[in-house]
Amino acid sequence: MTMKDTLESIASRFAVEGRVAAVSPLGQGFINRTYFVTLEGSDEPVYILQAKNHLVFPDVPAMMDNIDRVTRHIKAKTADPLRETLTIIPTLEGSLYYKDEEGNYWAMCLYIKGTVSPERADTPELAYQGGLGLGTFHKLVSDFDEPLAEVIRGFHNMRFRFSQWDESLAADRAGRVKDLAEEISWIESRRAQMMDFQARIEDGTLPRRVCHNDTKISNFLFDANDGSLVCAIDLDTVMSGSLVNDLGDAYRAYTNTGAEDEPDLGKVSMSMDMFKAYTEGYMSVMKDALTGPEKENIAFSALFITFEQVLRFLMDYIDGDRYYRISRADHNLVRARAQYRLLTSMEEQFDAMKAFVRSLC
Ligand code: GN1
Ligand code: MG
Repeated sequence: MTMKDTLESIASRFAVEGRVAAVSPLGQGFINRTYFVTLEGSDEPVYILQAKNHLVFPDVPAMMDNIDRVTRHIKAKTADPLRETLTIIPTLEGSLYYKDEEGNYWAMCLYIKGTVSPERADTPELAYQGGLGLGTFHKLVSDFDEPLAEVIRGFHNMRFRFSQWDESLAADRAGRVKDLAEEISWIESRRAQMMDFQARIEDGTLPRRVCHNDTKISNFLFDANDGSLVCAIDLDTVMSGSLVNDLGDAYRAYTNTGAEDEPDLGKVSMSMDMFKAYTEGYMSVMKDALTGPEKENIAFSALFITFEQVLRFLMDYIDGDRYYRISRADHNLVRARAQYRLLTSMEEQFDAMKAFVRSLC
């Protein structure tokens, strides 16, 4: 059986309305493999088929259950439920996923026609739209109060990250610790400050709510004709957490004037214009739904999540590059240094960031 036949037979396991004609690759996600599905009689894709990465997501059934409940919640409140969130297509047996003979998990959703997802946000206009997208998603799920499964353990939990960090340093699997005194001091010198913020999540000062957890612009769809927001996609990492960390994750991605792995640190800084535009877009929807402590911690979330990323890249380098895919021997170290440069740029502008958020409240 050819690969193509296999993909088509997998697609045919789902409750599609017609006969599967073709299954072809879509984009190049780092985590899941994604395909377009067309039906006989038309060349236009009708569905998206995904092989879910079982290594990153150890409990795919729990993840699909999260997505199912969150999307049903959104559908019940929107005017166009097939367009304003993802629609899961179950298998013929009514399951949210299909497990193939090799143990791989597959899931299908509707393809939302007439939409685009930008690869990169490089203008304040797009940053505003991204903020609007996240704010709209948060608003739609703000009254969802069932517990959600923790699909990736300790995702933005700094207590957990530091316990992993301490173990990595002690194990020193790749023998690299001796050359990293300076980089390690970046982490240690901020430990207390970052744990203070973590404590505010744990003691409920910052409430737990439904978060997206992967807020880059390519995870939002916009209308192909007029550019207006359609919805948030890639709901794999939807979990409970503090909303402000979704903003922090977005600031880390949107405001960087350089690449995440930029070797020329002179190119890396935080763009205040992008920070402002994203925050304006977000607050245009969420201002009245946020608590006082959430508003006060929005600016710090940028530092928190960027710090976490420095720690994660550095830790992966120390571990001998086990988590992130690398394309050069010191890739994780280069990434950690570039993210650290971004962090220091945020620290330098922290007072201005806070003042701007306050001016919108
Ligand atoms: C991973 O591959 P991507 O961009 O969806 C990671 C994020 C990191 C990011 C860094 C599940 O996300 O947390 O911030 O790389 N996702 C997971 O580039 O670990
Ligand atoms: Mg992702």
